[in-house]
Parts: sequence; C-alpha cells; structure tokens
Amino acid sequence: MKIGFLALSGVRVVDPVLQTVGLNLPGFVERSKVIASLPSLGLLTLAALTPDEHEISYVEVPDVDTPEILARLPGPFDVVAISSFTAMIKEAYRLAARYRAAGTKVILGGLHVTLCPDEAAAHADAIVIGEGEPAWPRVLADLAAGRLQARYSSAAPYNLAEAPVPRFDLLEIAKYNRLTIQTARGCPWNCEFCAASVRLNPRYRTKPIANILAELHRIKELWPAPFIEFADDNTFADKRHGHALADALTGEHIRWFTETDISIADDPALLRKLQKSGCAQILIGLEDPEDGTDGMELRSNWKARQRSHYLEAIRRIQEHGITVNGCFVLGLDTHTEASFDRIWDFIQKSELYEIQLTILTPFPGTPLYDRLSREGRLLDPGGWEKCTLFDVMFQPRHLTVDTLRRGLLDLASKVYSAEFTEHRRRQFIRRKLAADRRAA
Ligand code: B12
Repeated sequence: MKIGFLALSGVRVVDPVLQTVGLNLPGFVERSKVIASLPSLGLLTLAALTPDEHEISYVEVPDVDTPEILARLPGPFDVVAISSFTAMIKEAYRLAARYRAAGTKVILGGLHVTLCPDEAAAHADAIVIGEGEPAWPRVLADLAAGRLQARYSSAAPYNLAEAPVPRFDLLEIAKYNRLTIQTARGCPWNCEFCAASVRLNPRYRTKPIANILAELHRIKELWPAPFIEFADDNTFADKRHGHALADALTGEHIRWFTETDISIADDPALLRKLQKSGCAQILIGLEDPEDGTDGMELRSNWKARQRSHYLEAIRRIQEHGITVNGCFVLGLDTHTEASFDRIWDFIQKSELYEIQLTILTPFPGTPLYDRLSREGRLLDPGGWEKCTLFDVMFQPRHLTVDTLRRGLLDLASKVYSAEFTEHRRRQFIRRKLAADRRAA
C-alpha cells in the first residue's frame, strides 16, 4: 500500500488582535519560529512500525486551506494517517474529508482523537484511541486483509523498551532547527488543565537509556551536532532515570531543551550533570507564583506546595548555566485585574531567562473542561480551533473576557519588550559568572 503520514504543522492563534499585535512581539515571534518547525514524532514512530512492503512518505501540511492543498492533495495514497492536536482538529477533519472523497482510507489518531473519540470517528475510516504503537500493526494488517475496524485502542500502557527508532530519515533534515526524542510518557502529577500525554495513558513511564541513545545516534547520523527537544511532559520526575539520562548524554556533544518540574532544583548533583550534558534550557510550569495553584494538582496538591521556594529554585538552576523558561497561566479562578501586575513583579524579581505566558485553556477531556462545563462557563463548547493557549475560551471568575485578553497583551508587551529581554539575558550571564567565581 502507498501510505501517507500527514502532519499538520505550524502554530495557531485565532484572536485577530493577538495575531497582529501579539505574535509580532519579539519574544512571541522568536519562540514561534523555534517551535513551529518541529516534526510529528508520533507519525515518525508509526512509520518505523510500518513493514517495508509498504511505500511510505511523511508530509507536513502547514495549512489545510491553502490553494495548493485545495487544488492538489499530496499523494496519491491508498491510506493516510493523520495526527491530531485539538487546535487543528477541524483542519484535520477537512483534510480527511477530501481524501475520503478521493477514495483514500483515512486513519485518525493522536491526542484529540483520544480525548474525543466519538466526534473523530465520524470523520475517519478508523480511529486509534491512546498510544499508537500497539494498534498500528493491527490497523495495517486489517487494512491489507480488507477487514478494517472502525476503532482501535491501546488499553495497556505501551512498553517503551519496545519503542522503535522513529524514521527521522524521512525528514528533510535541513528544514528543522531542532528534532525531538521522547524519554518519558505521562507525569506523576495530575494538573486539572493538562491535556498532554498524561491523557493518552495516565501512568508515568520512562524509556530505557539504550533506546534513547539509539534514537540520538540515528539523528546524529543525519545531523552531526543536533539541537534536541525532549518531547516529554516531565523528563526528570524520576530522579534515578534522570541521573542516568544526564550521564548518558554527557559527551554526546549536543545541546538540548526539555520540560520538567521544579523539583530538579532540590538535586544539586543532577543540576551539575545537566550542565555538563549540554542542557540549554528547562521549561517549568510555575503557573502562578502566589495564589491560584491551590487545588490545581489533583493528586496531592503538589504544585501549591512548591511556590514558596520558586525564587530560590530558579536561582539555583540558573546558576548552573541552565536557563529556565518559566510558564505562567493567566485567567485562573483567583485572578483579578491586580494579578497581572503581581505576576509582572514576580517575573522581574525572578530573573527568569525566558518566560511563557498563556491563557488557562479548557482542552476537551480534561478535568478543567468538565468543571467549567458543569459551571456553565464555556463560551463556545466545541470551538476547538481556539485551544491555542492564547485564545480565551471560558468566562473567567473575577475578570471579563476582554480584561483577560488585554491583561495577556499588556503583560506580554512588557515581558517581551526588546529592553527587558536584553536585561534578562545580561542578568543571567552576570549571575552565572558570579556563581562561577564563588565556586572557583
Ligand atoms: C512537539 C510539539 C508541537 C509541534 C508539533 C509538530 C507536529 N506536527 O506534530 C509544534 C511545535 C508544531 C506544536 C504546535 C502546537 N502545539 Co504542541 N506540543 C508539542 C509537544 C512538545 C510534544 C508532542 C510530541 O511530540 N509528543 C510525542 C509523540 C510521540 O506523542 P503523540 O504525538 O501524542 O503521538 C502518540 C499518540 O498520540 C499516537 N498518535 C499520534 N498521532 C497519531 C496518528 C495516527 C494515525 C495514529 C494511529 C496514532 C497517532 O501515537 C503516538 C505514539 O504513541 C507537546 C507537549 C508535550 N510535552 O507532549 C505539545 C502539545 C502537544 N502542543 C500543544 C499545543 C496546544 C500546540 C499548539 C496549539 C500551540 C499553538 N498555539 O499553536 C500548536 C498546534 C498546531 C498544530 N499544528 O497542531 C498541546 C496540545 C494539547 C491538545 N490536547 O491538543 C501540548 C500537549 C502542550 C500543552 N501545553 O498542553 N506542538
């Protein structure tokens, strides 16, 4: 069979003001450029599980509604596999409809399909719920035998020791400024708003170091000194695995970025290893430095218990030469008009190198979505295109929708101003040099 793996790429925002003003702010533009060019690791993984007898291609579709796509679909293919995030699911459905009209079988999978299977099933010949690896070989075998089922699901957690090396060779490597490797799935914490891989399968699992290195070495054959982004929700939640990973990366001569939680600051030995292994930046969800995190983490209220030592933790990590990208969520139930200034004050005090500001977003299938729905606060249920982390999709408790939008824009204009960005960069270098002098 001729199989097309279709990735909808690029970043999204619906709000026209944010599009014109917000995305022109230097920090937004910089970050968008960096991340907009990541490939779909999910599809490259499925491609690796596709037997050689099939002819496969990986295609990125930046915008489904462009004249080129409308005039001529990539292909022809017998089957297309399309991946899904919520913000672009309607584009995925439009693309699916065009292929199905042309007689191509469409298989849909990924995060949104897992979160809203009944909706997705109406747009595909088959859907895959949950992790793709266990189901994909069955889908292909059933397709070949002419007995494709409407739904496949992977109930048991996939054993990451069996993970294949994704087909990075299908990519036009020069197009990318970083490539992804997944080292863990899920997260031990259960934040009310989280719509990442914790929703595919709730158990936290790490990938054996040998598999991670095999993936890295494959990438290095194609790109000798790559920049790697770990596509994890929480890379260093398991400290033993974290130490082993940092040891394994040392000497690989790479620079890398990942997402984890603030607890790495409590492990100075790990911080030293991260520095040695080429860690450039760690992204941490701080959400709110003072209030609003109470009750956010549903397992043990873990997040609320961390915030008293945020400042000290950021300082400790950054003194190791690792920049912290601190993420703040605006529109929490405790937020009032005063919260924007309060967060701005904290950002200035924190000396964070990088900052990410997002709006609280009720992704379908999350406890947050269910709560806001029960409370009658969803503004446009089913308006999935707004699940961008920048568009306001719900009625905030103590703010109007417009005050929240304006609050994001005002705060972003201060945080991403050329002047403050330069100040943050210099401050980081100064602190690092001072820490090095103290250590010498
Ligand atoms: C890399 C990444 C991107 C890349 C994606 C490149 C691409 N085309 O896939 C880029 C930078 C383009 C991107 C963009 C966006 N992203 Co993003 N991104 C990530 C990130 C960091 C890693 C995702 C990843 O690689 N996971 C690893 C792979 C292996 O997992 P997977 O894709 O889920 O695939 C598995 C299964 O889902 C399944 N599967 C997946 N697809 C398919 C298809 C078929 C046919 C089958 C059978 C199975 C299957 O099998 C795979 C293996 O088990 C996550 C955060 C995180 N920590 O996970 C956010 C994340 C996925 N992004 C998110 C968001 C919100 C966005 C944006 C909307 C941001 C914006 N404002 O523009 C856009 C969406 C635009 C778009 N094009 O869809 C959210 C999505 C939540 C949701 N439920 O939709 C996440 C979870 C981050 C978060 N803060 O919540 N992102």
